Amino acid sequence: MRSIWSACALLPVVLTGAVAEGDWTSKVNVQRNGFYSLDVVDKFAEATMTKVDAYMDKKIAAGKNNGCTLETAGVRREWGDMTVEQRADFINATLCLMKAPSKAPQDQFPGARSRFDDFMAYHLTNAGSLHDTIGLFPAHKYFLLAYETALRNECGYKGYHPYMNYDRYTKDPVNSALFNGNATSMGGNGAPDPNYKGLRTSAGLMKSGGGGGCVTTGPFKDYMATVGPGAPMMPNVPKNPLASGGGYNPRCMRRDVNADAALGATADRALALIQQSKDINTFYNTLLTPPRNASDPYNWGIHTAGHYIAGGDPGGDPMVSPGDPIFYFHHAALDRLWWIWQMQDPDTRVNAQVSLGGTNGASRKLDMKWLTPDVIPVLEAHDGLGGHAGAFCHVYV
Ligand SMILES: *[C@@H]1O[C@H](CO)[C@@H](O)[C@H](O)[C@H]1NC(C)=O
Ligand SMILES: *[C@@H]1O[C@H](CO)[C@@H](O)[C@H](O)[C@H]1NC(C)=O
Ligand SMILES: *[C@@H]1O[C@H](CO)[C@@H](O)[C@H](O)[C@H]1NC(C)=O
Ligand SMILES: [Cu+2]
Repeated sequence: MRSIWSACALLPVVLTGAVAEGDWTSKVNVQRNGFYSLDVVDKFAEATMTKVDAYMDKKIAAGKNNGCTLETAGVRREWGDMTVEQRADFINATLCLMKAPSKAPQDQFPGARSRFDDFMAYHLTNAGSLHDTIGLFPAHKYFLLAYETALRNECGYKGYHPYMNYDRYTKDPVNSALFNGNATSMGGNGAPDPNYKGLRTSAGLMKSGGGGGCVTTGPFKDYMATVGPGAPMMPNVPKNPLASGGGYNPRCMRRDVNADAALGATADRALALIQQSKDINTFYNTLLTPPRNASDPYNWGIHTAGHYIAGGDPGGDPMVSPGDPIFYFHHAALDRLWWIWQMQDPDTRVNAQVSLGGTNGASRKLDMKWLTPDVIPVLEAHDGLGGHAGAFCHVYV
C-alpha cells in the first residue's frame, strides 16, 4: 500500500480493494512525505522492488527465506517520510538507550555509562575489523541490527531504524526535519566555532558549514559523549583520561551540519555508484575513494560525505562516530545502497565479498561481544532478507 501521510494516511488503502497479484506495494507499507519528490535513486529502488519480489518468491519456494517475507520485513524509512509521531517514538527510544545501564566490561570501559555508549566502545576497539574490506558492509549491517534490536527490545521501540537520503540535505540541511533542532528532529547544528575551518580530505578541503561547536537545540542537547576521542577531527577535543580512549570523558556533542558534504552524496552519484559498479570491489572502491576528478569540488566519496553531513565530535571521529546517533542514519543509508546494488543480480551479488588486499573472508565471524550474543559467519550478514535465521529481514523504502 502507498500512502501520502501528509495528505490522508489510510484512506487509499481502505478504498483500493483488490491489488494486482505480484504487486509489491500490496506487501510493503510505503509512506511518502509529499514535501520531497522521488529522486533518481528512489525511483530506481522502486523499480528494483519488482525484482526483490520475484527473488523472494523463489527463495520462499526453495525454503530458504528463514521465515522472512516482504509482508513481515521491517521497513526502514527515510526520516522525512516518517510521521512526526513515529519520529517522536524513535527519539524517545534513543533517549532511553542513553539512560539504560551499560553492559560493556567496566574495567576496560569505565567511560561507557549507558547502553548507547556501549556501541561507541565497541566501535572504538574494533574499528579494524569493522572497516576492512571483508567487514565494512556486513559488519556495519550487523552493528546496525544490534543497535536497532536494542532500541526495540530494551527500550520498547516498535518501529525500525530510519535512514537519511543525503540528497535531501544538499540545499538547506539546517532547516530540514532531520537537523532543524526542534523537538522531533535529531538535533540542530553546532554553535559556531571560529577555530573549526573545515576538514582536510584527499579530495581537498571540505569547508566548515558554520558550526563545529556544541549542539544546543533538540532532544540531544543535554547528551554528553563519554568515551573517546579516538581520532578527533575537531580542534580542542579534550583528551581521554585513558590511553585506550575507554575512560570517562564527558563532553558536549559537537556538529558541523554541512551541505557541501551532502553534495558529495547526491542521488546522481549514488545511482552512478549502483549502476556502474559491475563488481563488489568497484562498488567498495568507488564508495570509499572515487577516482580523482580535479573539476569536481565535492568528490569526497559517498561514505566520507555521509559521515560529514553532521561531522563534529564524536560524529566525525572515525573511531567513535556512533557517539552521535546520526551515525546510524548514515550507515543505514549505505546499507540501503549496498542492498539495492545486490538486488540487481541477487544470485551472484548477495554473497559477493570484497577481495582486495588478500584478506580471506570465508572463515570470518562477526562477534559483537556485549552488543549482541550471537557470533555469526560473515556471509549471514550479507543477506538482508533472511540472513542469520531470519534476524536480518528488512526493506528500505
Ligand atoms: C516520550 O517520552 C516522554 C517522557 O518520557 C513522554 O512524555 C512522551 O509522551 C513520549 N512520547 C512518545 C511519542 O512516546
Ligand atoms: C519539526 O520540524 C518538522 C519539519 O518542519 C515538522 O514537520 C515537525 O512537525 C516539527 N516538530 C515539532 C515538534 O514542532
Ligand atoms: C568530473 O567532475 C565534473 C564536474 O562535476 C563532471 O562534469 C565530470 O563528469 C566528472 N568526470 C568524471 C570522469 O567523472
Ligand atoms: Cu564504522
